[in-house]
Amino acid sequence: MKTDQDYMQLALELAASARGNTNPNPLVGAVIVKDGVIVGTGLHRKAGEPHAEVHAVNMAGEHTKDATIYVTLEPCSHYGKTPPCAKLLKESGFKRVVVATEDPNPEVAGRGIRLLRDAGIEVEVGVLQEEAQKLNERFIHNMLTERPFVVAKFAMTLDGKIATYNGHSQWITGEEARGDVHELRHEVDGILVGVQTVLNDNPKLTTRLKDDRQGRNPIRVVLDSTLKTPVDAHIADTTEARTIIVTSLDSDEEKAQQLERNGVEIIRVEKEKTGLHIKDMLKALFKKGITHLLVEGGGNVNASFLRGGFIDQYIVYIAPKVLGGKNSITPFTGTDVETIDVANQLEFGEVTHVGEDLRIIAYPKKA
Ligand code: AOF
Ligand code: ZN
Repeated sequence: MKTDQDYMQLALELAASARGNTNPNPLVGAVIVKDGVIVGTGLHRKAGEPHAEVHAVNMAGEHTKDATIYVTLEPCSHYGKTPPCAKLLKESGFKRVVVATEDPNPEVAGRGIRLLRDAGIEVEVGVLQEEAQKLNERFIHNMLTERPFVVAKFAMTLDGKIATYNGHSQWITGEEARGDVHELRHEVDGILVGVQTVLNDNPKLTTRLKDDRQGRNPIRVVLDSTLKTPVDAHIADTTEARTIIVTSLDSDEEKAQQLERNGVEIIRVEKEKTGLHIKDMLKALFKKGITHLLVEGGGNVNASFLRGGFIDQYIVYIAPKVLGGKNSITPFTGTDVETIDVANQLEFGEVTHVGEDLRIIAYPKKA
């Protein structure tokens, strides 16, 4: 006999298979079971397309009557790009609705569950809740903060160096870990570097996936308070992907116009003591459609995100190499402190072998 958890697990796997394609929407899966038989499955594939429940209900046809539906996120109650799923479930004659977690979208936030209960349907909430919240950590963060979910990514040696004293860093990790980064770029919708990286490496920051799969190019974002980005830099060519340069209120207007003629978008934010105002920038990037931001900065950019508490997730690749040297470059600059107890406290999530390297995912420790 399969349990509620088994069916919800399947719904979560369906949902996860669209990873990278649904932004700004969440990943959602649905499974319909009637008399112990799976009669319908569905997932949300892309923003603007039908919700998971709609696909599952269509597949189940007349079998929805007195059936149970497992959904990884509370069915919606609002008229968005699509009509409310809670209403569809009510009209389809379900006897029971099992929900993994509530939808944090203020337009829904419990109303979908209420609508179903008011219709006399048995609703159970919280089956595999933790897994469902993990799956949609980006979406939940967006809804609660109206800012992108910020991922700080870097690759370092076992002794914590991201480059030699003179900046040489190609390559710290092996080929597989470098391929993994492109999968990550496919999942996010923004990728941020400091202008120093543009000047040193002239990167394209586009996505190249294995097996000729079509990679999605994130919007490229450059932190450049004095507009030093060369007009002929790869990143200033917007034919393949969008580019946003974030600069200060008073940087050169003429240079800004030259870049804009290439299709580069310019955002101006205030300066703080140590650089551009990160929170204002994140709000502005969210308005431009960036929900998931990968920060591939060097030590200074990383430090400015860390200082304000704006890193939501760390993805760190560790190579089995020891570089040594006290002038080798580390992932975070910033102010030296006296004692360990003032360190930023993190929690480890997943630890995975990627080729010869390790990938560690960590989160700021919740208070
Ligand atoms: C669901 N099932 O599969 C999804 C839901 O713009 P719309 O109409 O697609 O609505 C997007 C919102 O609907 C999204 O922010 C979230 O609250 C909910 N997404 N809900 O029941 C789904 N994708
Ligand atoms: Zn819906």
